[in-house]
Amino acid sequence: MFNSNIVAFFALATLVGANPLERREATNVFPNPPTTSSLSKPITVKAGQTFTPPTAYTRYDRGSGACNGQSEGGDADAVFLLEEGATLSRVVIGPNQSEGVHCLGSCTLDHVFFEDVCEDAVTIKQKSGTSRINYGGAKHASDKVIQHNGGGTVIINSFYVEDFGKLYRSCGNCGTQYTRHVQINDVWAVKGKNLAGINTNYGDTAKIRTTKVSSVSSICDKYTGNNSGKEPTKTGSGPDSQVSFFRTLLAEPLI
Ligand SMILES: *[C@@H]1O[C@H](CO)[C@@H](O)[C@H](O)[C@H]1NC(C)=O
Ligand SMILES: CC(=O)N[C@H]1CO[C@H](CO)[C@@H](O)[C@@H]1O
Repeated sequence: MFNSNIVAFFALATLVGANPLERREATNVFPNPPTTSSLSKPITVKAGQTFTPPTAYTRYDRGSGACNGQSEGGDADAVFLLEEGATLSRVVIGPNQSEGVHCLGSCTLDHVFFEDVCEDAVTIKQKSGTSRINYGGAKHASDKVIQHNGGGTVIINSFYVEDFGKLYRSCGNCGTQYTRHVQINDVWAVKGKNLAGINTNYGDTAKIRTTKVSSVSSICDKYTGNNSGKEPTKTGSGPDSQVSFFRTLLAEPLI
């Protein structure tokens, strides 16, 4: 017969193991990279693996001249490619690159700092599932920081963003469209246009809470997206049934 205390203990241990994330305030103090590694091709982090550099907060880039403004690149131009279930931890992405991190499946970024975003910082290509971007930061994104092209959910926790166009955008005109969800928790945003952009016609949702903003024009913009490559139409801003803003205490556990 089971002892109920033991069952409760194991249930708790399982929960803690599944979600070791602590809510905390975002920090605007970026690490000072001890060294720079200029890659001739992206590093692929295999399914389910974690990549942490030999020296924490090594700066990775693709060499001088690698940022060509807003010209759209592909996976080959990324610094890191994360396969399904891969984690990238404690790295700095330098200015000399164009495509940052591409997640080919659900991924986790922990303490990843983008010093000067070029095309975009993170591109999410998962078909479904949840990707998490925890604790890091990004500066100087003339357009998007997190581009969600695949499906599923993106959760952004305790992230600092400064001088940016959009922190998150659900792709407005990708050839294959999905219903996408975003949660933005405990983010600190300074000087930007928009925290989130979603396509309401595809059923997207955005939940934004405990976010500290200064000089940010809009929290969440709504669009009518399409799958034909046309420029999507902006239809308004939240909150409403698809866009919710909450103010909660940091002590409240994350889901
Ligand atoms: C980036 O490349 C430029 C040359 O294009 C170089 O001057 C600069 O030092 C590089 N930055 C870093 C952080 O390596
Ligand atoms: C499917 C869909 O909603 N398509 C839209 C794509 O964008 C164009 C231009 O903004 C709209 O007119 C379409 O309705």
